[in-house]
Amino acid sequence: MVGQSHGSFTKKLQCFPLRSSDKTCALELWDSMGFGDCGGPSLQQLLSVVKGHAPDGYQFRVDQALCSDTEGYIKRPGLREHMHCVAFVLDASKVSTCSDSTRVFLQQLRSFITDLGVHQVVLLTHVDKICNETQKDTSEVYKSIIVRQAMFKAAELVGMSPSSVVPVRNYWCELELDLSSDVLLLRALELLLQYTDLYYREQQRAPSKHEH
Ligand SMILES: Nc1nc2c(ncn2[C@@H]2O[C@H](COP(=O)(O)OP(=O)(O)OP(=O)(O)O)[C@@H](O)[C@H]2O)c(=O)[nH]1
Ligand SMILES: [Mg+2]
Repeated sequence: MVGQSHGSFTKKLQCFPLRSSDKTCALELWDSMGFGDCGGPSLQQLLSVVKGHAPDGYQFRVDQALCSDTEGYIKRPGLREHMHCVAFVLDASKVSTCSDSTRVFLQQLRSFITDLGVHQVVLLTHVDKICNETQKDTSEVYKSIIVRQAMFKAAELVGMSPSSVVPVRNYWCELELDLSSDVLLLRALELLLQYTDLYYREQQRAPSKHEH
């Protein structure tokens, strides 16, 4: 479900297993509550989610830590429950007006997630809103100077290299599938999978305890 609200519209942690017709594949996307100037989850809650302690459907509550008292709390998450890659989803039309407090929060979060050995990417959404050419034709996205500037700004905001930022255009008011938008979305998935593979390879070499 998508929506517009003061603060985050999404309040729950939700798992989206990918399927083709009736078959599921190994890939699962987990969506979390967003954060910014209008409140949102704490660093502690988000890190517990990354470590795999939160169950599917976990309801984020401000000022309530995610701890062993939380319903469905996963005490000893294994490699399967741990998040294998993290995507920061940033709105391209808002990256240049991001507040200092959100920037600090993002960079702290990134630093803690890095300490857990989990790689990250940035998905830069709403690129159609900042560039008319891209709005008319999504395949223009990598030729757009405005999108390029937003990608660099997003990278700087999170403290990552621009090569880890992928522009995406989500379906919003469109009724037909668009090949160029799908290419961007698949490119984003591909990058997530590459880092997921890397995480597994690194875990095989130097396994960390998945008990935190
Ligand atoms: N034009 C355009 N609209 C988008 C794009 N991505 C999302 N939207 C719209 O933006 C609004 C918010 O989208 P959500 O998916 O709810 O955003 P979110 O990041 O999950 O936000 P929260 O749940 O509130 O934290 C919805 O109306 C979407 O249809 C995009 O790439 N382009
Ligand atoms: Mg949401």
